[in-house]
Order: sequence, then C-alpha cells, then structure tokens
Amino acid sequence: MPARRRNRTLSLLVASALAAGLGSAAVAVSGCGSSEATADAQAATTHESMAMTSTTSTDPAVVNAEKNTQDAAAPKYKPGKVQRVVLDMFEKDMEIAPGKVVKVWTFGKKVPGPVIRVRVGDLVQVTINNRGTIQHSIDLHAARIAPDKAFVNVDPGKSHTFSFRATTPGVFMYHCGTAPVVHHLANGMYGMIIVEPEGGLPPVKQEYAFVQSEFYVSDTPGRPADNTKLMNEQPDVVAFNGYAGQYKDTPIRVRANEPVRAFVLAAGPNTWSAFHVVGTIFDRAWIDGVHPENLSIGNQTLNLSASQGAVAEFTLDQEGVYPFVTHDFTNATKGAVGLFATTRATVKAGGGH
Ligand SMILES: [Cu+2]
Repeated sequence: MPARRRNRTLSLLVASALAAGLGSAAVAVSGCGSSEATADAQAATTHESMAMTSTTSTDPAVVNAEKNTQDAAAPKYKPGKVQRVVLDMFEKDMEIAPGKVVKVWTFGKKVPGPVIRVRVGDLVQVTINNRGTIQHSIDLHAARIAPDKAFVNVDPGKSHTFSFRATTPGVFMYHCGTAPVVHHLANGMYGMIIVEPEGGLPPVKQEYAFVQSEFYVSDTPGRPADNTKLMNEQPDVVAFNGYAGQYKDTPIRVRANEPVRAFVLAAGPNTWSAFHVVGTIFDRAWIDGVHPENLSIGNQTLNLSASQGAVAEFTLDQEGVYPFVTHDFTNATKGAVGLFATTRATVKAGGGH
C-alpha cells in the first residue's frame, strides 16, 4: 500500500477504533503503526454503555460519591532505614466507573491503597488503624513473617503494628486477609508494595504504577460487591488503579524515546492481567522478584496471575498515542484500558464522561 494511503487508513482506523472501542478520545496519529494497534483497539467495545444500566439513587452519599481516580505516577523512594507505613482503613462510597457507585473498603483514601516503596535492607514498620465497622487485617506478600502473628484481625477502632525486614526485590501485593478474603478483596482492600534492590533501581524519570483489579457491582448503588457475581466470577468493571478507563479519558503523557518503567500488579481478586502496550515491546521485564535470573527480554505481554507483580521497561519510539490494555480483551472492554500519549502527540477529548 502506498505510504500516504496507508497512513490515512491507519489514522482512520485508530481514530474510529479509539472512539468506539477505547472510549471517547479522538486521536490524531500519523505515520507508521502496527496493524495490531488497530486490531486491538477495534476488538474493544465501549464501556460507556455500562453507565446506563446503573439504578439511580437519591442517597446523598451515593449521589456525591467521589471519583476513585488516581495519579498513575509511581511514588519515589524516600530514603530511610526504617520505613513507617500507616494505613487507615475506611468504608466509603466511591464511583469506580461512570455512573457506578459502590461501597468500598479501603487502605487509605482510595482503591487501590497507596503504593508503598522500600528497599532491601529497610525495616518496614506497618501500622493499620481500623476506622471501619468490621474486622480487617493486612497481608504483605513482600514479608517473610509468621502470618498468625503479623497478619491478625483488627477490631473496629483498634490498631495493630508489626515490622519486617525487606529481603527480596520485586513488585508484591498487599491485601486484607480477613475471612472471607474474597469479600475484602472484591471491596477494594489491596495495593502494591515495591521493594527495590539494595542501592535502588537504576534511575528512570518516567515511572508509573498500575494495579489492575475488578469490581462486582451491586444493582443497588452504594452497596458492597454483589456476592452472586463474585462467586460466578462475573465482574462488571475491570480497571487500572480503581476507575474504568481513567487514563483513556486523561492520557498519560510521556516523552518519546526516553525510558518508561511500569510497575504492574494483578490484584484480582480473581482476574489475571495480560499487560500489553500497543506499539512497543518491553525491553526488559521481571515478574515478581527483580533478580537477574528473572530478567525477561522482548516480552509483548506480561502474564500475571492474581497477586503477581511485575516491572516492565520500554520506550515509545515515535510520537503518537499508545494504548495499554490487558490483552484479555473482555476485561479491556470492561475498563482495563488506558493511553500513553507522547508529549508532542495530538489527543483531542471527544465528549467523554
Ligand atoms: Cu478487610
């Protein structure tokens, strides 16, 4: 195909696919691109229609519920041989997709909980304060510790503190481990802990953290997860960082040809992540432990089962807009999709939510 015609065809396909499949962003992209970009984008269908199915509520807590959106920038490491982590646990109404308000149980103010970042050798002192109405706890996969002593249930109004020494670099999950665990997970009690190697990871300016998780939305707004949907593993919403399609609506700006590091966690509670960035290949990736023997080169997709974490390093070689998805496309359709846009690419919002 002649270059001009190919470029025009690609632009039309990407723009229409993004408008239809990846939501409302209308994107101007020119130049070369992979046919996979268009195929991937076309395969997703809009999640906007989900908003239409929610029952309306007059409850002010539901009507005024805060959007559960989050900045994707990964926090920097704060030097200190003792890392104090304090997590308050709340129960609150949050909007996790357009028109979908659910009762979440949280570590901190949002779902997922805050990204914790420490280094091998640090003593991590964890305090949880239960501000809710039922028992909660915390289970950190980065810790080698007796769970019956550290990961204990904490009554409402009570606190619990324990410490562990970070030994193993990688990307790990933390979550509430109170029974039934699936309910505490389905309602939002999870987050990512990054353990850097001793001396730190090589500096990369563009670092992002993505926690993929799913929600089983009750037909009644402001309720916790629907148990029937949960037991049948039929989520309504699958999201990166707690809100369906938030980085499609507000693309993440990155500089072309400069390294990007993504920390990725499949928090579940049940759904895996096939993390993929359209238009690039991961130069380096590590699943769970960041160890030279885990180094993987040239991955197109990361295969993360529920609870697994990863580091992916890549560059976006040309100016343009690069979708990132779980390549389990039913779940991308349910909201696990976003966009990286290079700083000089044109992205025009097209109405959206
Ligand atoms: Cu809990």
